[in-house]
Amino acid sequence: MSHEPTVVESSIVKLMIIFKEAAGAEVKDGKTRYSLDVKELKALLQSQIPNFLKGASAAQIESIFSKVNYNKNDGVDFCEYMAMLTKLALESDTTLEA
Ligand SMILES: [Ca+2]
Repeated sequence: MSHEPTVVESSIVKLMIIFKEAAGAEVKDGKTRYSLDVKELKALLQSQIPNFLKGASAAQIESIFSKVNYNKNDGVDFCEYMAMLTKLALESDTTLEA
């Protein structure tokens, strides 16, 4: 038995697809991984989140990258990206705060 995906389910899938397309697959130690470098994060922010960014400069994008990249490795993974989206949502609607 299968059902049509709900709005939340299809939204999650869309977020995953867009993230993967922006990051591109990288194979490391035989495992496929997805993470955004600064250029990829910038392109994703500009194409998908322009209204939240309000014309951030290159320096501001660098700053966003280092803040979002919690484990300070070379990329922003899906978990770090979702945390950034959560933060943006909370900043845009304070009634969502705990
Ligand atoms: Ca990271």
